[in-house]
Amino acid sequence: MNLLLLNQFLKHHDVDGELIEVIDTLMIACKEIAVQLREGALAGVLGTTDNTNVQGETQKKMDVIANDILKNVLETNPLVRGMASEEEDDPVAANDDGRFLVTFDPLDGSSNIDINVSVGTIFSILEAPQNMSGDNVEAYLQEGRKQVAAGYVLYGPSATLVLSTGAGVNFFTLAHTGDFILTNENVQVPATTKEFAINMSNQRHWEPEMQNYVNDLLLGAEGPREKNYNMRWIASMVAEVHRVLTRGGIFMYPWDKRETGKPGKLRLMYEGNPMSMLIEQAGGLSTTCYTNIMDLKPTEIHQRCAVALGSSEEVEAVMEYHTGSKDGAAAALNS
Ligand code: AHM
Ligand code: MG
Repeated sequence: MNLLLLNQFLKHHDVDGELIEVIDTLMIACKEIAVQLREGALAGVLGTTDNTNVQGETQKKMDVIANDILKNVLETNPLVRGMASEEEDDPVAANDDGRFLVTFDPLDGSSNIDINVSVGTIFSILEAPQNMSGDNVEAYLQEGRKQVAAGYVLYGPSATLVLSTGAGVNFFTLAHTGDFILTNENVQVPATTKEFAINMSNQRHWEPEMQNYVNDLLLGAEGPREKNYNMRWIASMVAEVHRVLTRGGIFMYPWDKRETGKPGKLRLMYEGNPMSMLIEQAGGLSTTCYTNIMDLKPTEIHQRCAVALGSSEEVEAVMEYHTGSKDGAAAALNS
């Protein structure tokens, strides 16, 4: 087998050398996170802290550890102007002359950490605008279309980097040597699917359009969609998106009326946008049900958005159920 290392692959595909350096730096941090996770209870990294983050969520020990590792490692790269994290109230400045901004969710799905289910680090890389320091929120408020790279490292039975630099999506598996090795090239999301993922316990809170769509999926072959669907819910977006990239499907976290003023649960800058870039680069679609996520103009660093992403024909179907409902709170917040 011809083993192609991440760095060799990126150089071979003429990816900007400075961007490669930032990706390499990110991977140093992710490898360290993978080591800590593997040790789990032995390293004393499981369990919860007494703190909450800016979103009001209780931080797991590993949320804080992963965040610190990423911050400390990224700061050492002179190309990094600043970073914004789910676990930081405000963006953090790094190097004044740095060319890039990095946003990340240090440990997505961390509510699963104590039960040993897959979690992951999600990241997005943007060009830093001129004359804006790395702690200036305005610098980060760029549409998802402007991302120069996006990806995640899934810490599952194996640690896998899923990366796009704007020319397709590739998987790299972390070998025992410490190298990320190309294992899946030019990944494509199948256009059709019979598999959906949504937290069904929120059903009564969704808007009627989403309820109608999911009800029709549940009617199976006898219903208007004329197929029997299967359902999955891991409660770890990285694991769900990995399944969608690997075998198709639709993953949704829609607006719901538990918090009417919020567009959704998931965060735009370090969840919605990077995952949308990966899905689109693999031939899928990603939407709020009203608007393509990467066309949203961000207004806040911890902004939320509704998410429906995956196999293109299924995502088009869910959007059709929402056409004509543009007056509701969900539409107003997600357009
Ligand atoms: P997190 O970033 O705090 O881990 O929250 C995001 C996670 C996603 O990974 C997952 O899709 C969702 O929250 C699960 O939500 P729920 O607990 O409502 O099922
Ligand atoms: Mg998350």
